[in-house]
Amino acid sequence: MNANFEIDDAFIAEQNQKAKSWVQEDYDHLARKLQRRKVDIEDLVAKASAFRVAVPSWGVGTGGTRFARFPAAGEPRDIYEKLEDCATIFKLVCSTPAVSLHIPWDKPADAGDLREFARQRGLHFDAMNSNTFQDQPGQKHSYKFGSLTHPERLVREQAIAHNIECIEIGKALGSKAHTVWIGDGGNFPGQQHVRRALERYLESMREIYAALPDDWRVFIEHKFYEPAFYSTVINDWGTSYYCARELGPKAFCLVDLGHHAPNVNIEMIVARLIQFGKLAGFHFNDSKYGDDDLDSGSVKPFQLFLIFNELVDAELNQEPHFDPAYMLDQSHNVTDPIESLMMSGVELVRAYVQAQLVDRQQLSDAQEKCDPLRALATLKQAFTTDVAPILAVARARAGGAIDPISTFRESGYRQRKAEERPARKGAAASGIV
Ligand code: LRH
Ligand code: MN
Repeated sequence: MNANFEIDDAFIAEQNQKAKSWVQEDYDHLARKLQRRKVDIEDLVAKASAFRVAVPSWGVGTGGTRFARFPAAGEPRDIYEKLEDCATIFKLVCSTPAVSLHIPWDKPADAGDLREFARQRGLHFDAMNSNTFQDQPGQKHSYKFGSLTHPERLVREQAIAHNIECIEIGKALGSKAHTVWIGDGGNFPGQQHVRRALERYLESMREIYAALPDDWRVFIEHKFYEPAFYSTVINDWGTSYYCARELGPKAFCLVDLGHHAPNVNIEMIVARLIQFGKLAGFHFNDSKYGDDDLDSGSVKPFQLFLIFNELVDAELNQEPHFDPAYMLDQSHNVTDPIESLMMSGVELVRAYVQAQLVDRQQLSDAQEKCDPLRALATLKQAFTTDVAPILAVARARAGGAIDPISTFRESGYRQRKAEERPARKGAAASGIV
């Protein structure tokens, strides 16, 4: 019996009782509204209930910037406590049964034990993430000047070995994918030979690719800058796509929303990667300027909707090789990470359900008849439909919380964790910053 505090089903049901009446009223009203559009609201509840997104293990600890990190009482100190918090998020919002781990931050002493701990809480493991953007204590070769593209073969070999170790750990945990993001690049013109660096990347990735089990996928994550501030080896979707093509059928391109210059049309990149059969999936977050890792849908909710509009269109058309992995990748510097991850999980389901509401025939007619305003109006009708009652009913039917944030706060979970998790000397559970 787990001695640690957990929010129990009875408490959630009790909290839901308070909201049940108005949710039902709003739900019935929305049902009538959608009926006029020949949409059965129950189909949308089914879609909402089936939506799944993975939580990043590094997202349940407090994030920070190079200027400061303001740790919160009761934050997780190791991978087991991170999983406790992931389980709490899953219990309340019901759409996040998978956790994406980062190695070595989450390297398990006993993979089997960790897998069982997760299973007992309804969790499983999504894509693994390697880390060759930091030097670990006692590491033989530094990644200061790169990892998979470093001029020195010994450094590249060390980075390749680390990625293969991540795959081995992932196999023991039941994961089926490995994400490779490298910060390799230069801070000065001339620092890197741009073409040679990319050649070395491919040479290294071929060794990592060869270590993939048959039923695994490798996700290449591009990013236009940071930590390198002049040139980045895997800087955009085009370079990522070229490499995925070069590597083979198990290689795909992962889109982290924050890894694009401001105003880049990300939904078009998504449509391209779908059309080319190379969309790996997403690291969802939001941003105003750089890779801000803000909460999904908190700054550009219409962009998030337009991305899901492309995804739902592909889903309906059964595009070949269309099996995107949905993951959150955020840094929670000023909010409770659990609250932010729950809110973000809900924002993704909202965008997905709204995209289901797009009248595809009307949109296609407007496109083919060159009627831009009709096309935009068709999208806006879906985007401006308040689907909150559908999301709340889907959560309640799955035993989750109608109002996850209030239920979490009422539960006193964070205060209980502050008692259970006195700060350990030295490090909070390792993560970003
Ligand atoms: C790089 C990144 C990558 C992770 C890291 C934590 O910016 O998005 O996905 O490895 O954040
Ligand atoms: Mn990312």
